[in-house]
Amino acid sequence: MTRSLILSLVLVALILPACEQSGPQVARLVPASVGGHAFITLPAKYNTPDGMTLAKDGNIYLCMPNFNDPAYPAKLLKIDANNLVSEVCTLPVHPETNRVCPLGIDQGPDGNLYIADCQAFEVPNVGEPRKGSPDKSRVLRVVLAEGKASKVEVLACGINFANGLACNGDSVYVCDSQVDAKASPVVSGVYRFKMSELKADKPVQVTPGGKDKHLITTFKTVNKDWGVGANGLGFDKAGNMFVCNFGDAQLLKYQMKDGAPVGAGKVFAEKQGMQSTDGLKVDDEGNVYIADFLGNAVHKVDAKTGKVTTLAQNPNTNGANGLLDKCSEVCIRGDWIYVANIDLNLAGNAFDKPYTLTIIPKK
Ligand SMILES: [Ca+2]
Ligand SMILES: [Ca+2]
Repeated sequence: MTRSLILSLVLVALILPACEQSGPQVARLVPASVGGHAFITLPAKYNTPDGMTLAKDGNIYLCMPNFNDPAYPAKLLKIDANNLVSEVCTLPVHPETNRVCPLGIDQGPDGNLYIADCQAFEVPNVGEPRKGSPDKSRVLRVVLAEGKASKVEVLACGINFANGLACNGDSVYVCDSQVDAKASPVVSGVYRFKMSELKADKPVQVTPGGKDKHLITTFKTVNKDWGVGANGLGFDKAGNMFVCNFGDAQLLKYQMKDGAPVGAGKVFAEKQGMQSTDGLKVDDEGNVYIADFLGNAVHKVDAKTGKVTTLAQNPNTNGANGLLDKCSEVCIRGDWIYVANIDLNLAGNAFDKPYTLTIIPKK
């Protein structure tokens, strides 16, 4: 090999990473260092990461509601197998509120992505004053063709506080964290929509206040300080449904039959170090991984015993060095758990740079 060829190979090796960064990708992995975790930093235009799902194409799809700096429009992003982040599409705003707040996301059996648009979300003391809009939350479908979004459809509307979302069998399930905004204690629940009834040309109009036929279960949250109920949502391989009761730091488990719960949910895990239960994911063995927004932690709930193990936790931070920064969602890919740091100006936390996803080993 000639010296010039070796030199050019070295140059190519040096130039390649720069080319990747100047392309459509916007962020990449920073390895873990002492006292921290591996992480991905995001630019200011992607300042509020939340819902995630691992799709069949190996990408993690990430909802970016941009609550913290709504000068930037809400987006759907993806994190590829090399941990490069790129944009999939801008999401359509609600015609009456002029905003879209994507939280929960999952891939349906049709390969498309289903997203909960939470119009009730209110973030006090951040940026411009804004109030949530009751009973205007929606279910969206991002139609994917060869990894690209060909269109975004509105499939259902009239939900109060749409949050966690999961596809299972022939249906899409959506948590409503406050079925009735005025009820005390808070009542929340889960809606079930069959894929066959979700049509872009005739969206399902949900009857608000807890009376809709799609509402398959409800429960109460007694925590008056954090009156947010049904949140993270998922299914194990056996078909059991798991729902987080955020304010009461509970994980509820539902036995299912024909796509609907058999009776009320049972408390499968409660507190044991959990201060709240936000987004969840279930692994192939049935263990449940939970983001704890209030506790700024990630927990694992054992599939057999319901015992809670805390995998990562730290006090409020700015998120530097991969530390958790008010996390709200988890996503499992291989041996790793991706954690979205929503970094809301709540519970003693300040919204701050950097904007990050933390990556911790799955155990
Ligand atoms: Ca931060
Ligand atoms: Ca912070």
